[in-house]
Amino acid sequence: MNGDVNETMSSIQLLRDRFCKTYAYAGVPEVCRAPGRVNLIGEHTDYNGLPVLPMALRQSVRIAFAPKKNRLIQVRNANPRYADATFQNGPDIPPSPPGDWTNYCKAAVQGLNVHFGVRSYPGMDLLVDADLPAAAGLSSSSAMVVASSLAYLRAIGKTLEKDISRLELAALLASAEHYVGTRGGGMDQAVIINGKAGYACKIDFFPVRTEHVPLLDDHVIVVCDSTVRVEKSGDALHAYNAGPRLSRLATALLEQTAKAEFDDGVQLERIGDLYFGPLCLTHLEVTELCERTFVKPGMILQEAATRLQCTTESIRERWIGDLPEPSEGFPLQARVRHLRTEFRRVEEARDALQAGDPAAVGALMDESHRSCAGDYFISSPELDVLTQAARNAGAVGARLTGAGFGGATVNLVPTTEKDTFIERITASYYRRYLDFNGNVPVFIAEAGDGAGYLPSSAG
Ligand code: NG1
Repeated sequence: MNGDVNETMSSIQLLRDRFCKTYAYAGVPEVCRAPGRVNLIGEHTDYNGLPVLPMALRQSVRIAFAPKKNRLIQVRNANPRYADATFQNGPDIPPSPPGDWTNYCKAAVQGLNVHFGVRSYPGMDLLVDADLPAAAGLSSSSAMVVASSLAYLRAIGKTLEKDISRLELAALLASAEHYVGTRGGGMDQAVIINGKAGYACKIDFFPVRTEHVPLLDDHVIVVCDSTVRVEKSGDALHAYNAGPRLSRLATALLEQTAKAEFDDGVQLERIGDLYFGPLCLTHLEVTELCERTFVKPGMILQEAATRLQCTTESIRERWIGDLPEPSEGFPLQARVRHLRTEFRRVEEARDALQAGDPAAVGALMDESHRSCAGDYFISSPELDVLTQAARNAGAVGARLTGAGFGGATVNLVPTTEKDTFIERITASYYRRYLDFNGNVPVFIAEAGDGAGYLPSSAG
């Protein structure tokens, strides 16, 4: 059991009661939870094999569940916005249309079926509840995948930490989530499963490794939702997938330079392999290699094809699919600059947290936002205004968090200033800039524990 100790027992009991009513269930259903996450620094580095520094939140997705003997999986949500669904478990579960929330449950079931070679395809009843806003950059979707996986582990008679370690489950679910169509890295699943109350979590990939890093005593992490919705399973899918696709092309071009300069046998799967692969290059060596590979800001498709001695069609087929080509070429120089500088910032932020140096952490967050916006093109006018308003309101650092294009920002604020900060950001961003009159979607993020099952005696 690794549930957040502050999970309110009464809300869990309510969920259990509701489950019994919904499914006419006479026993005591189990409940599992998977927290959301907020990323402090390290954006779009994960799928490039470079580290990230997120923390798990106290807010979570919770699922009351009971396994069944037949193959039907019924999914209901306490929030009426999400339609009830039933699907048949089996060797190849067809996805629902993109954007359908049940795909996150299907992704987990299918991933575990493959991993454990399940042939019985058991069913289960699920009732989902969450105090985590959806599509706000807090990873509610991966929380749904992880919570579904915990429920399904019970259905197939497997035990977390005995039959599968937390790190293994994180890696498995990172690729299982590709089922929904996004080619994400493994940050979300890793921190959701391995988070620890009071700590951020530095995560390295391929293979997944985690290191808990203490948060600052005298500063709080404030999350501000820009209110711009990013449904990554829907419209934002292509915008997000441009990241992994262009990274694959950049990797092929870097591999070619590395072959010419170091060793003809060098093979790179991702940009992180430059540092951690057989070459083990230093930051300076990688910077120089990148500068020699990407001499101009834009890379025209034809030029990439000439360099790689292949056709533009095969570049599309192998790496970038149908991404539209900008007239000035793909901005690989800037994108790779973001990745290598963001890698350094993650390591420096970890060191600054360990040293208890808020000014250094804040400066790195500000730099990260500039790099996300100017070099990786994942900001938006609202996120730029919101982060600047946050700095003016007293944040020592402010940046977008998560995939970008909308969603939330993360801000480091001295604890003594948190109320003033919230008042100021309410006035400047929500009331004045957005003309928004409702309750402002701002909260103080506390680092919670990773996913787990809740005690059956709750309530
Ligand atoms: P969110 O913000 O949860 O959509 C996505 C990816 C992460 C990572 C970040 C950007 C998924 C499930 N998550 O997160 O792996 O690449 O963007 O840093 O695709």
